[in-house]
Amino acid sequence: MDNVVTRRSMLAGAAAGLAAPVVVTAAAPTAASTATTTGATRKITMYAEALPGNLIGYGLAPGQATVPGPILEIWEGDTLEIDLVNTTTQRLSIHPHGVDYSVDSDGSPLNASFNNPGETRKYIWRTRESTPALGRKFMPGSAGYWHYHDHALGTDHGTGGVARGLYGALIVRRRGDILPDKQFTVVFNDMMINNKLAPDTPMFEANLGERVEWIAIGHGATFHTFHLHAHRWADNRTGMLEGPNDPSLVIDNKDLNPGSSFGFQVLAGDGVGPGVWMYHCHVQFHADGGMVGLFLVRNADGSMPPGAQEAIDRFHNHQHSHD
Ligand SMILES: [Cu+2]
Repeated sequence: MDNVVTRRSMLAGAAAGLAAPVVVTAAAPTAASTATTTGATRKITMYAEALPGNLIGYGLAPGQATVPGPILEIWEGDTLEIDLVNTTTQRLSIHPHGVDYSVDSDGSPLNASFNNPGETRKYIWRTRESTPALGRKFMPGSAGYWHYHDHALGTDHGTGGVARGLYGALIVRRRGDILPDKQFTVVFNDMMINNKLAPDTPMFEANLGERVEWIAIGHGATFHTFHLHAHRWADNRTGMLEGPNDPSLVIDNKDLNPGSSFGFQVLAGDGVGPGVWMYHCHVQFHADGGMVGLFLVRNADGSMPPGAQEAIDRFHNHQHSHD
């Protein structure tokens, strides 16, 4: 199982397995959220490491790099301090979207903000809450489904690092946000999902009714559309409606273009039941080319629903045009 972390493992700070991203445990909001934003500074160490298949990944401990990298998660108002260790032989960096940082944490060669081979460098990401402004308007806070990536490997824009897997999800939560049971990171990177093609793309799993958070990120040089079968969400910050009159558009398909990201939560199989559901790029030749993965919704007790294994087998035997 790639790129899946359970809320339980996150809260416990347990190792989630070699292939699974680990959420920043120090930043873990609690489920029954009475936590307040404290303006706290969370400190982590990340390791950029070469991986098999010419990939490079970020990890939270030596030997634990993954593609995508770990989900980094903090409360709006808090600061994340990252000591990035470059264990590779190439210049690289970490550059965030959606948060505040000074030029020396920019992660770009333009600002001489990168790690030389073997070097450790500190990057500081700040966040802030929404504040009232004139005219009863508000300045936006930092809360959102963001992402981070290399900005120095190969070119001054990190084109080589991004292509090889140096990317991951960054979530800034607002106080009161509902926390998920499980989290999945889906990165449409050129013509691949998480640098894989079907049938090797991630199969995400949840039990019926579990609250599942999807973080979708676009990279590379190609435009995509993300579609999830049998589930839908509101096209706003959280993916949820705030009430019956919330005018947010409800969708099940959304543009996912280079540098963009969004997230949402669904209740697995809500209204449709357990089964095997596809997520895929809806550009037809991209889907045909292997930009397809599976979302297995098990029965509430964790058992396999009828027909699910057959569907999975069908997926693995399916011919994509890249075969
Ligand atoms: Cu596509």
